[in-house]
Amino acid sequence: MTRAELEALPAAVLDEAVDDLTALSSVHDATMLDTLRRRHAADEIFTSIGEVVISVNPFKPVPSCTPDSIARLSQQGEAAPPHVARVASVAYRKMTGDDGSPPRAQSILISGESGAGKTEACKLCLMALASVSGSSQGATEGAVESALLLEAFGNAKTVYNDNSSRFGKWTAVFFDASRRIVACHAEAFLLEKPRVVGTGPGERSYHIFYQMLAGANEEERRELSLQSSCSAYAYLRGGTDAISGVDDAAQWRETAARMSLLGIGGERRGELMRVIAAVLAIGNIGFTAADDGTRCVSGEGGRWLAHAASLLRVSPSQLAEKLTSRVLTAGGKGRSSMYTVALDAEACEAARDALAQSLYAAAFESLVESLNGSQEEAAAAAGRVRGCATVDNERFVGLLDIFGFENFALNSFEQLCINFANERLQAHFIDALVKLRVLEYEREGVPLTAIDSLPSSPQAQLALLDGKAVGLFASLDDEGSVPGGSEQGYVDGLVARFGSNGACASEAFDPLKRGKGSRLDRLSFCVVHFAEPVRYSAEGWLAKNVSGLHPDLAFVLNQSESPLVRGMYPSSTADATAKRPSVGAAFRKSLRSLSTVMLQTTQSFLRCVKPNGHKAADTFDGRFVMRQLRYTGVAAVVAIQRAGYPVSMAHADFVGRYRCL
Ligand code: AOV
Ligand code: MG
Repeated sequence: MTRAELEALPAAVLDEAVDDLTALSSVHDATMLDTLRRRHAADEIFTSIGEVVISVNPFKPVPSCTPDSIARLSQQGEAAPPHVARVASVAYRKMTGDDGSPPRAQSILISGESGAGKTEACKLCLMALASVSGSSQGATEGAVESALLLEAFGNAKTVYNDNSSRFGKWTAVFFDASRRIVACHAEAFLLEKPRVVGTGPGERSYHIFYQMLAGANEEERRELSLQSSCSAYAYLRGGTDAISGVDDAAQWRETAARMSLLGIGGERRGELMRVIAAVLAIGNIGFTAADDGTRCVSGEGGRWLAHAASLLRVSPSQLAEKLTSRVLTAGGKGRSSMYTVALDAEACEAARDALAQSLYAAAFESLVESLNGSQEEAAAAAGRVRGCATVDNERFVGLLDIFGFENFALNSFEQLCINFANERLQAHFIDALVKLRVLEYEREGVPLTAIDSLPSSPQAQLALLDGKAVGLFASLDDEGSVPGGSEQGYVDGLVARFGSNGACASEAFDPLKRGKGSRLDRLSFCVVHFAEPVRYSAEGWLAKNVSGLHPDLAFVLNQSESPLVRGMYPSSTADATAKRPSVGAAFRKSLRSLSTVMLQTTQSFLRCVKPNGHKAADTFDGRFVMRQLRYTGVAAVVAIQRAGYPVSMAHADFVGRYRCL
């Protein structure tokens, strides 16, 4: 709509005070935007579209998100104004059957691009679930504090978000027979590992590193061999040190208190923090050419290697040996012989960085396990019914908070995975709110003539990415398994296959956006995602797609005297060499099984929208918001919900409920 058309609209149309976009007397982009803009200015960040709630990030504390408001609103259930607490309490009532329908497991799918407010909304959902179920203080704290603790280790500052989740999370909140929270089980997906070994300008690595360096006391500093400043560590040097408004030292004390509260204290906490400190020390191990021309750990690097080995409780000489050489096996069955080859400088550095990434990711996984374990122990101690992680147990509400859609200047394998997860979630949204609705309307004879174009679920993208034999992920697996495979071969193959003249050209693949100049250009390709086209560079993807640490290094860690470190790596070389699925294959599989679980539940949707690109409060950029409403299909969902009826009930339920009237 042009400005002139907008000005021609009667003032009454724009002044309508509705909290549900489907109730607008006239739905245009302008009226929708205007409603959202005015609500945002009044700190009313939540607005309904029928059953879907959208939230516009306020980037400042607002009255409706205080614990008191959450408690009050979640008690109001369906009668509450549009709010994440309403979504949570309605889901709770559907799970218990209090709303008159058969009890059923629920899921709340939170979507939106990076920095839109998904993680904050997820915590509000947890608080609302605790409140509506009358759960104990302990259960409530456990749920929210676990989420906060995971943020310390799995979130980081990016250009889009100062507290960006670098992992996807599915939290199943289980309820006991008295319908109170009994345990939360978190499943974390694909922590972004490369961030551990360096970040771009203006970004940071994981919060915990900065918290530890700013907040550790003298004794902890000695024990962890910590330097006083971030700039002493190679892995932290590339980005920024501070986040405005965040006191890392105070956060460190909170993280420590949280760990104690959640039963990760004493030696367990000490072991975990030693691994975190070891990662930083590993980053400072440098290499130099030895007299015989091979590589060895440099003089200064030797001091760091000694720190790292002592923190990890492994042999320093073994660690040095395995960082600079590889044992190879030659010859056939029965006649094989083993020999050692020295690694060149680049390979030594790659081995070092792979070690650091693997350790950090394993520490994160073990933290998730500990949190799940401590919750389950608490539940068992309380003598309550359990049986987590299966859908047989109907008493759960699952919350999905993934990493939001991203499009940086340079996009790598991690962004491909993140954006793939967002495509899947978008498909759930469109399938549930558009496809099924349209089918239902057709079946019931409700005319849908008012809608010009329906958004489609991102099938072309999903086929391109997730295609069984020829998808982007499958092709990367193939390229990695053929002798002489290379990233250039991978990208050339994609262009031949999916480019407009390819045998199976894909509308989601745009070869025109591919550069022709430098080597980096030649390694790039473009995927037209549901949100926008993203240009990826395949540099380093073959290595990124291989899961697990090289068996030689895994073996050293398995010999550690620290039970935590030992437990993180397989016990025999045979296990370590066993073929593991690639990173991409494992991620696809976990997303598939997540989809299966979600489809067995009743899904509700919370759509988070970013009001501007500067993380600014009180700023509403209409164009920026409209772009999100369009590509997410929200605008179309408004139209569909208006064309039909806001509420739908089975005939029998309707009669049961309203016969008395
Ligand atoms: P995200 O989860 O959607 O991004 P967050 O939930 O981390 O985004 O929100 C980003 C920032 O916006 C927060 O750190 C807060 O400063 C602010 N914010 C979000 N929601 C609220 C709220 N309800 N009230 C006040 N401030 C809020 V990412 O994890 O990057 O996809 O990967
Ligand atoms: Mg997040």
